[in-house]
Amino acid sequence: MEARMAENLDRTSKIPLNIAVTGGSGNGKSSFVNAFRGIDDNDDHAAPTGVRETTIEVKEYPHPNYPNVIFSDLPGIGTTKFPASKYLKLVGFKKFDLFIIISVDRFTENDAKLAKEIKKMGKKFYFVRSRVDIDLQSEQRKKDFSEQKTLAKMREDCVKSECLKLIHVFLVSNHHIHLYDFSLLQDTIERDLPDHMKDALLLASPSIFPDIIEKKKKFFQRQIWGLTALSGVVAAVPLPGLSIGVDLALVVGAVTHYVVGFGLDIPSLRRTADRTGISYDELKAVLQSQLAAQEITKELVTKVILQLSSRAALLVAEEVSTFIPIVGIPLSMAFSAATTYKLLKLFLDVLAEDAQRISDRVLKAILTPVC
Ligand SMILES: Nc1nc2c(ncn2[C@@H]2O[C@H](COP(=O)(O)OP(=O)(O)OP(=O)(O)O)[C@@H](O)[C@H]2O)c(=O)[nH]1
Ligand SMILES: [Mg+2]
Repeated sequence: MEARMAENLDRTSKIPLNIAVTGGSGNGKSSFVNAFRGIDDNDDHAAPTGVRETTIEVKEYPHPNYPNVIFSDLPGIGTTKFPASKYLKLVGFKKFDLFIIISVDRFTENDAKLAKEIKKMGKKFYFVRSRVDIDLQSEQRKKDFSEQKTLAKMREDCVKSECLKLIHVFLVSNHHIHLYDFSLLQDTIERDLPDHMKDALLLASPSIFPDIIEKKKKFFQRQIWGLTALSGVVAAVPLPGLSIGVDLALVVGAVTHYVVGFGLDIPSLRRTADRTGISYDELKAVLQSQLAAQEITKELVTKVILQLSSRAALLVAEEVSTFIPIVGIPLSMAFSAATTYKLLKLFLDVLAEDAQRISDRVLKAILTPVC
């Protein structure tokens, strides 16, 4: 039973998702790989940026919390001098689920040929135009500057050639992913992926966007029913001061998933601190759940449950009647399942709120430039 529970929780973290990132030399491939994974360019696990790479090697960069999601930093097709079909063979295209093609100003004929080949192989590709922040900044000097018009022109200019006309381009700044089209890109890829891979991408996506936090919350919510149905037949542990037993092992496992999924574990928060320049202590100060930035142990969870017990017991009374006919098990077990269900919902809510607090703090810092 324990094994089935673990399997239920871990399944999504095991689904492999391989994302290839390609484009000309210096276009921001490595920066994109780091930005998506929420890793600072100076981190030990970062893809090295700002260094000219001429090797043909494909380098893999797993997501720090979900190593099943791997970003591969590919040499640009232009640097290899191979035709598109040969290039794809060389980089081992079969293992990739999708391709991100990055440019800084204009996509080339080579990019178009590559996209055509990728499509022929039945895979998806996405055109990303990076360094939007830099170009906007230089345009800002002009008297009649309009951000919207400049962005529209950028989008138009980078697909000038005939064969690229109908291609959607995502405008991105790898240094400020909350701006422009990064979130649209994430959402588009997620929608295009087969169902079992959608959740893998979602969990590995940065929790800086409120809509991603909400989608993650919904994903975890969908799992709660299945988890608590299992908990009905697992021996519940009676907690002192609480009349109803709680499946503690299950709660600890689930809460750990929530904390990691929302990027609220200690290493993730440290990475957010490094990327944003906000100190770790400042980030920690906005947390309220008592579960974030902590090691999730049975002791910690018990402590928090007991603090919440009056609230939880009240909530159980409303819910238990909906459980009995569905679960069809003895009343004591139904109570246990109902309590576990309520607790998981409660913990998920407070952790999603903490994730939102971190996102608010980060966005506030970014949007309030230091003079
Ligand atoms: N401002 C800004 N700078 C960027 C952006 N993307 C990349 N850069 C910078 O551009 C330079 C090159 O970026 P890399 O990520 O190393 O580019 P690359 O495509 O991996 O380069 P090679 O591996 O040499 O082909 C670095 O100094 C980055 O910091 C962006 O969106 N905005
Ligand atoms: Mg690079």
